[in-house]
Amino acid sequence: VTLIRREDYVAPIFWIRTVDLTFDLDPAKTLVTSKMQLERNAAVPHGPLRLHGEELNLLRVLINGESVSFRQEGHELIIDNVPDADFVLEIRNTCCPDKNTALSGLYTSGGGFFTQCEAEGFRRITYFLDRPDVMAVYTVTLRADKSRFPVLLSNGNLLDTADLDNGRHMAKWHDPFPKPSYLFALVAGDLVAREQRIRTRAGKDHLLQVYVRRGDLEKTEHAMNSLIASVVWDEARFNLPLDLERFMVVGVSDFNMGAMENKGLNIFNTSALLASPATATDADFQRIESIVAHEYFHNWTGNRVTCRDWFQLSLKEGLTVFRDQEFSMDMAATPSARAVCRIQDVRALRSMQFPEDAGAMAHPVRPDVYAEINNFYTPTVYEKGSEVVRMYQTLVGREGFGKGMALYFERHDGQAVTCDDFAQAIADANPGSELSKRLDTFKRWYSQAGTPRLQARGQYDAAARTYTLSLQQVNPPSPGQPDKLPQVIPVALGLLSRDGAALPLQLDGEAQAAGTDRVLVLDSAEQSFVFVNVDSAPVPSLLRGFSAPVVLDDGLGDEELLVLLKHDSDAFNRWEASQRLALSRLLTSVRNGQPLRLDDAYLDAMRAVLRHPDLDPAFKALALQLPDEAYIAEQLTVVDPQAIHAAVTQAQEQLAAALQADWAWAFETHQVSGGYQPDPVQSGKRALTNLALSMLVLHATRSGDGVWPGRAYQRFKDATNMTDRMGALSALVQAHAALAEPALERFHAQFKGEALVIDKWFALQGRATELDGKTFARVKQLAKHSDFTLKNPNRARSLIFSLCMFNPAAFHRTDAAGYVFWAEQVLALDAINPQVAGRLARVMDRWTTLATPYRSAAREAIARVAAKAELSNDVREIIDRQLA
Ligand code: B3K
Ligand code: ZN
Repeated sequence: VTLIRREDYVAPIFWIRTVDLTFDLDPAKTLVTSKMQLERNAAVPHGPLRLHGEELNLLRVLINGESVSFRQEGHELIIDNVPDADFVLEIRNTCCPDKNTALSGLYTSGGGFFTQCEAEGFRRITYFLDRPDVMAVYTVTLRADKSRFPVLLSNGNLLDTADLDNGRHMAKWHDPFPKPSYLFALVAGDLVAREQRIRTRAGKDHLLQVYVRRGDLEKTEHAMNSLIASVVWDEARFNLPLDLERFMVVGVSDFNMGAMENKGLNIFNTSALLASPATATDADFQRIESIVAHEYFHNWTGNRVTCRDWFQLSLKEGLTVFRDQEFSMDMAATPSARAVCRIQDVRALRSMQFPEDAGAMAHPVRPDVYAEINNFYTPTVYEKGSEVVRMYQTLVGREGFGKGMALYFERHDGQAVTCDDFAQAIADANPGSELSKRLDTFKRWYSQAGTPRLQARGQYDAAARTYTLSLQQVNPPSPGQPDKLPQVIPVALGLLSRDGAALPLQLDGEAQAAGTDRVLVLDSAEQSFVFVNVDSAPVPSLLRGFSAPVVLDDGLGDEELLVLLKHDSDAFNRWEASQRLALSRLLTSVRNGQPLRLDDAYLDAMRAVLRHPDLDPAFKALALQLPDEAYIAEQLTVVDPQAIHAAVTQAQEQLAAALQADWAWAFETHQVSGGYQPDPVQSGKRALTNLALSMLVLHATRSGDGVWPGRAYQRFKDATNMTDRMGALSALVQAHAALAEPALERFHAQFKGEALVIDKWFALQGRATELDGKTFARVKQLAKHSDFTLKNPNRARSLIFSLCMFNPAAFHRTDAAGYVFWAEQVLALDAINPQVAGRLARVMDRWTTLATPYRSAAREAIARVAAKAELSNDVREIIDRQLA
């Protein structure tokens, strides 16, 4: 495979200023005519015109109306003799949407046409300078059969529609904003729209539309509400208005990821768009709100200011994730609901991004090299990228960050820029800030892969009444980066007395205390901070709100963690204390190979959380949930997935048994009354009742008692919303209760026509806890189910990814059958859809840390995939890195 390197970036030899596209849409063979105005880039040396094109049939090439000679080399169309002056290039080609199972470029789904161009799908539609620094103004004419494709959409504003001969019709669209080709989109099909007119603060009128298939209209209300809230929020928080008269969102069932921010025409996976109380869970509602917001926010962070090259991907993705996370927190409104958002984000970061950063695919937030850019839409670029943006905000303050954003748009609106440009704007808007003082050091967050380890130790001097906090950072090596330099780590902290009071924070040399909550900045390998006027030995609460994406070793023992769990004013660290208490017990058991016995101190603390009169139910549910198996694995140098699973199972059973009366109390007292609302208050109660129910059913099943399984089955049948129905079903399935079988059958029959719900049905079984190999056997069986297909990414993910990625105990088998299954599925998927296959391949990223016999079996399976001659670039790159 050819590697593309960041250091090799050169500006394009030609600019494309305008492009006039005409599509004669036909599922089997679509004709594309492209008329472009080109000019030479005076800033770079002369050279031939090289256009990208893949899977196309070239019909003709004209320059200024005359045919020219050209060559085709690999995926390039090369024209050697082009005029020096501006010229018009006209290209005609065909492509085959029906055969496009990769779902990149122009494809068909459910009888309609859809596009996905990011990152390099546009070249599968027509020949082009398919790179983000070439920005053009698009005019698009769509022609198609009117009865089959009554709706014809593209970016921007609708200029014209007309009926044509032979039952065909046309629509002409114009997007006034220059954009890179990856933001191009078209949709044609038999769709209906929910519409909403809004007037923004700026006094402008806009039309918002959500297009879906006929039966799905009633499932679009939540998406529309989320879109309206996003428009309002971006204007209020960042002064960023909607810049188009019409903003369209379209749902499609075959889609490689969540959604896509095409200018004025966002295209969504139906799983990230459609929701009704009967078919979607609280988590789905929350996910939809955040993805709708994310794509909308891209209109400024991504579209108005885009990336110069794909190495800068985090410029738009990290920033936009940060924006959608801030939005979700603001929507959550109460401090406690905000903390719940933050906890969920950090949980995801630590169980997805930390392993990535420690494994075969570890890469910096701004990668240096790739073979296939689609492999780099990763938790590192997205979620770690967002943490980097959050650290800017922490260092310059919320207001300072707002100023930085304003300067960024003032400088770069309409441009394709780099992460350096962003960093510079934030720093320049905040002269003298903690950021500006050390911008170059801070930017190591973009260039160094790996998760920094932060060690903190405190020393109290009773006579001097001082508390010395020594911080030390270690930046572990990662592939290609053996040595690293210290990074800038903002450490938000507080100090608590043993009885839980917040202590004033006065550093040596300061005239007075600066509150009870502040940020220290570590920017070297080691640094000490001396607090004065400290009355008693404090308990440090460090890295509040998870102020940096690092692994913290604060050396705190149970006693101190219990103080934090009880009293910390920072809800995140309160939750973190609950996790640390569980983690240390789980790790001790796994490391010693001894059965786990939860002690009373831990169980009492958990009971106190559960029974606490003031804590939010959503928070309780998170604190009482054990760390997930992937996160536990990250703490170990040698990973035995079965040992981890055994410890977690024991902990769960003991937590279920010891707190049985408390779980029953929690279940009875947190029932939601009134109509379904996906808001934090209701969903918090449902999260807690569902957790309680799962504990009650687990304990009952283990002790042979039928009452709670019976109640769960009843609740499953009578539920009036999907959250409660899934909660009860999941409780039965996870406990391997006898009633799980009839419940699963009933569920399938009830939701036969609802693809997104059938996905849940598959996913639940793919994620079911392993018991004597039953879960694995069932997944293999389900892979042959008539409802199963690898062609639909949602369906493939629901079963195959659920097993391989989210069910370690069912996947990592001593007989290697899980790995064999993985290899088969990667190869089968690769022939259909390389992007999705590449994602599945990632499952083996951490194989080198596996214990015997898993390690050698994993290697064998990877080698089996590697041996296949015809692998996509996507899978090849990942396998190569795993074997490097
Ligand atoms: N920008 C798209 C992701 C495109 C992925 C291409 N493999 C969605 C998003 O991040 O909003
Ligand atoms: Zn994005």
